[in-house]
Amino acid sequence: MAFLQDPPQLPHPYRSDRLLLALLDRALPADRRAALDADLDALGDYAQMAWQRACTTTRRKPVLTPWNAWGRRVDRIELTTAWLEGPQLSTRHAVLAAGHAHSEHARLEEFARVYLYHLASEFYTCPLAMTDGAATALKASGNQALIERALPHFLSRDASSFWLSGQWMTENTGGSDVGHTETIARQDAGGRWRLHGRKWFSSAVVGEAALALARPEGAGSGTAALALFYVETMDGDRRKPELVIDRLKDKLGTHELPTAEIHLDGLPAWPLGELAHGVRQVAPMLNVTRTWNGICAVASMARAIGLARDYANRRQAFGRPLLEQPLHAQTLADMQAEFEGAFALAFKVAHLLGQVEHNVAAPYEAALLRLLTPLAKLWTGKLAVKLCSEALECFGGAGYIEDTGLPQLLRDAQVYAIWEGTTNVLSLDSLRALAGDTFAALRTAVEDWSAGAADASAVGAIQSTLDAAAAWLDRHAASRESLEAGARGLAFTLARCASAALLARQASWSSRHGNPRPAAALHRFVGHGLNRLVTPDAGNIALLLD
Ligand code: MFK
Repeated sequence: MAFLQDPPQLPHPYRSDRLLLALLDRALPADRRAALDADLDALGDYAQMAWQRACTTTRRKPVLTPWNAWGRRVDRIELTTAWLEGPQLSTRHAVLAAGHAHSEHARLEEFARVYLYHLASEFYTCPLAMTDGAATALKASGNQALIERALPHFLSRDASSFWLSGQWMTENTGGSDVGHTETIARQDAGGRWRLHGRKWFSSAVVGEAALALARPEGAGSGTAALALFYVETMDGDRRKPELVIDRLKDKLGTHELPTAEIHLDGLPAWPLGELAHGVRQVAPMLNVTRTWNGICAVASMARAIGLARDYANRRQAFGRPLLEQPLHAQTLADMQAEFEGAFALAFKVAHLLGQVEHNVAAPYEAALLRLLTPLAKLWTGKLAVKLCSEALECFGGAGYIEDTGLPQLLRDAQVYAIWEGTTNVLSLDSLRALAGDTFAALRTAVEDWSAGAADASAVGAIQSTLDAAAAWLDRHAASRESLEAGARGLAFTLARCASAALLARQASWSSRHGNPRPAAALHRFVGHGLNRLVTPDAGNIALLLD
């Protein structure tokens, strides 16, 4: 019999995830920790089952049927199995409801669920993120009528009453430059607002509601003149005729997710608040969906590294398992250290979100959250692509073969750097967030997290890198062009400093509990360098781009 290679096995995504277990043990009171266990265990079981199912099933994409045989417009979308299971799974385990419970830990508990469910859900988490963001934006709007109408559905624990909500922002004129939105909001003869226009990326088109940006008829141009509207998409079992699905996108990855181009031909709509400053009103939603993006990105890293490490035990080369090959072990350890930094930052944002929402955070922490949200999103998005790519390489040729399930990890990971704002847009957002005392807030937090850390050289590196970042900001403060050109380098540097300090905090706690691994991750992570600052050079750029 010819040699047959054992395929990689997915370790239990919850019970074998020592990072998640240690984080929850440290951060949650014992009673809440215990209460969470059953849901996380069940979601871990589901994730393991879903991986096995995906390895033994031919992958399918959703299918749009615009017309039925009798000429009626139906826009029917057939979904994959995991998507059909989505409403049951997410409501049974209260994925969204948990995040809106009355506790400072609610968001951490929500995002622990998201982390485990994400890949098994086949990116059903994308519309879940939008629904979570819509719930958050509605709450922030204070519009009681809409809150009472929509929130019981968005946060339902019962699949039969659960609604998904979309976020309809992106148009042909701009995914980033939303100020060019062309969709018009017009009042009909009865005074009801109706939306007319085209939305270019709708990933919750199977949902029952959406928040949409539109320009009230007669309002001026630009971002400030946009208003934010709530819409519903269904009339009983039928999609409203004023909402037409033009086609599903043919994307690089996230194939199971039916992302659509749509037309709005007078869809009824309710303004959330004033008929202007819609981007300001949708910002709470953006910050929530960007938090989802960060957690989903680290979930992809965990999956890629978990499979690569398992395989390194099974695969022999040159007379011993890959794990015993010094260079392969070095590569895996480097990946693990970067992942641990990203995990720490993404979950810090999740926890802090709940603490700020429940007014238990220190005064400086609201500014800190505002800064860490884009930093975590942009850095984890990029790192997910890098680590998934590296993980594929750990399998050699098998990593390039579709029905191993591995290439999908890389294709899907590419979306994190694009979805909810590209790396550069998020870098510019972090400049926006740095206005005021935010840098001081970051310094305070970093000092707090790294206080008492045993690794003095790591703490020294964090502090000196923050000093360098502060000096960089001072040096370029007078030139907006320079600030923008260097914004990505600054953002990566701040993200790495925050991550290292969070690793230091976890290392201190874990060492006291006899676990030396986080200290090893900190040491290696800092060894990769924290400083990613660049010197903007307009002349050099001009020559290169001429
Ligand atoms: C997973 C499956 C994915 C499937 C495939 C998907 C592929 C990708 C599809 C997409 O299209 S995703 C892209 C979604 N789009 C975005 O994420 C928007 C990206 N652009 C931005 O983030 C811009 O920064 C933004 C449109 C939000 C604002 O830019 P502008 O037009 O220059 O507005 P401006 O004047 O800077 O900000 C307007 C207000 O919002 C200001 O407040 P004030 O009115 O009080 O002055 C800002 O401070 C506030 N603001 C902006 N961003 C904020 C914020 N406030 C809080 N947090 C933020 N993040």
